Amino acid sequence: MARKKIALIGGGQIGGVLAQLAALRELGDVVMFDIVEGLPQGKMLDIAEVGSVDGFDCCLKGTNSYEDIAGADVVIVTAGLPRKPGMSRDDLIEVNSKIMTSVAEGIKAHAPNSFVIVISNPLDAMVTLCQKITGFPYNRVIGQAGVLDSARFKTFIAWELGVSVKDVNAMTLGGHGDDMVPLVRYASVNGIPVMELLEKKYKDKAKAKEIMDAMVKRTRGAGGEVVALLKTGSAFYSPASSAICMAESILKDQKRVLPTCAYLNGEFGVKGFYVGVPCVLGENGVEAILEFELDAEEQAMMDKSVAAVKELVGSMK
Ligand code: A3D
Repeated sequence: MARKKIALIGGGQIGGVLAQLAALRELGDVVMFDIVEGLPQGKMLDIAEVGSVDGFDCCLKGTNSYEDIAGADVVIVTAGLPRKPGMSRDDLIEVNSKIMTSVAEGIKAHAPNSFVIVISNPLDAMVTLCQKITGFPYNRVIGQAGVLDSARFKTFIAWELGVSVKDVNAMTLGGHGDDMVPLVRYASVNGIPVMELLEKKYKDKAKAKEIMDAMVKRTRGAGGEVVALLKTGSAFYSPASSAICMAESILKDQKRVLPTCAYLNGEFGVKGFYVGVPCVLGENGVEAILEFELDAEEQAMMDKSVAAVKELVGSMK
């Protein structure tokens, strides 16, 4: 049986971590494409040389030629500029649209049967553009944002309650912007509602709400918090881990339920746009979208987030 193949388009900060994680988990052979000569070759050589130390055995190749991505099962796209302090994700739309156009053409020509996971920002717009240009079915073109946004939300909850992050369950929906929708009602510690635990901790409903509101706000601004600290770029470890989790679910047909930027055809009242929702990811990519009832407040937040996505996508030339 042929080994799986993962192609990484973009060999920058996130691309490097993606390659290392894919190798460590032996997800398959990995090829990294970048337009900068020597960069993907150097990074892949660097990672390949510790196979004996880390205990992995797979082929790692860096390239400046799209021909090398032929036969890729999964393509993960990080090509594009990251944010600098003071920038919103949406400020990247013009420059990254041009990059995404050439990238999507390369994928369409050389890996026509692949599943594509986009990470480049502004995420919701870049996934939309990638699907339009490749013409791939919607189940094969998705975006990574919700796994990371949800992981950040879980982290803040775990820190606040002093419990293991492994026992926290929480999810964000909507676009990958400041209007994303962290779902407070469904946040739990092994099924125990987080709000109930906060109310017990503070013995005060208003205080518990204040604490939760602050965690929601921090989740929405978490990407910017990292950008402000780094000053020269944006988060890269966490988006790489998140996308690898999605790729692994597809490659191993795990059917994980992961918040995914997926094309909606009426689900959650949205038609014709890519928005973050819980999806079953398996060997067919998006195998199902798990729809559930939102209450009035959640729906209003979702509507606001979707409106921002529509405006962003509409602004693409
Ligand atoms: P960076 O380290 O700059 O890497 C980007 C790479 O893209 C560079 O190596 C470039 O040479 C390469 N590149 C530029 N143009 C092309 C092209 N036409 N074809 C192929 N490669 C090209 O950035 P990064 O890795 O830190 O971030 C990559 C993208 O991910 C940015 O757009 C970020 O905003 C975005 N990002 C998304 C998230 C999400 O959770 C959605 C989180 C963090 C960053």
